Amino acid sequence: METRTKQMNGGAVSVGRPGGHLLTEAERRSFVERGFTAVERPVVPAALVAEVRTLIADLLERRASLPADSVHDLADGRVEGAMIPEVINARLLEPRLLGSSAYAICEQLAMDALGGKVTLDFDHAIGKPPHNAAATAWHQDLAFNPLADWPTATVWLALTDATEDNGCMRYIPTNGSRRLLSHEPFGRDGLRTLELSEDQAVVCPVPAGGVTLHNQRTLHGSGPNTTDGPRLAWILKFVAGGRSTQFLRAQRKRVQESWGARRGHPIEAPRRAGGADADPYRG
Ligand SMILES: O=C(O)CCC(=O)C(=O)O
Repeated sequence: METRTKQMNGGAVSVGRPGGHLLTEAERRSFVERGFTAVERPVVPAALVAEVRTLIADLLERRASLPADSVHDLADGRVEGAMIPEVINARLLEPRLLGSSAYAICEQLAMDALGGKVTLDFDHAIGKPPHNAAATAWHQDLAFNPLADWPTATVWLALTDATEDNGCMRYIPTNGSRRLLSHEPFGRDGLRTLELSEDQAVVCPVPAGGVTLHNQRTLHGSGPNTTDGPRLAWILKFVAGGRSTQFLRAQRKRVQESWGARRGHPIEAPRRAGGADADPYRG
């Protein structure tokens, strides 16, 4: 069996599966054909999860002291006491995250999904405090910046067990094609689409160290946390191909500007050449 070893931060992490891949062929096919996949095993070992969980929990805890534009709340503002704290670009506030071996594993998972080199574009940390009625609204990530319409793989790393009761991810399979839908503002910083039929949703519980992956056109959301413990995740969005830091910096600025300008306004689904359901990822 061929295994690959990555050297990160002075420590080696084995990312071995036959052929050097972390995703099984069935998991990779699900990502390509349905727009998401769930890895229901701790692909990131417990000690590495614990290291990242400490860093992320600390960021979320001290969010009141972080720059205001780094801290969002994705909850529906009308539900009293409900909140979904989010720290965006967590890696810039806590650079040790990128040096972690957990990061190397997430990058490898994205490479497996997209079939080649990838570049990290964005990351965020999302917490769901215990006994919290807030659900993350159904949305497509592309709605947050329709200009950045590239093939992507978002790795959602569970830092606690993610169950149906504490708000694990849920997806609507794409059947290979999903146009950008109309979205409306949701709560203070979220977006939601009402153009969906929830009965097709697939609920994706994963243990701590497990992951889900989706592309930025896949419809997804997550439910409330009705349990006694928090639900925590570190989420990394990779774009296909190698891109320069300069390019990504410019991109980040554009996203921040366009999001700042659009905050509170609906996103209209653009018309696409080739029909409303044309899949930009397939020719
Ligand atoms: O963690 C969640 O509740 C939602 C995550 C999400 O929507 C995303 O990563 O795009």
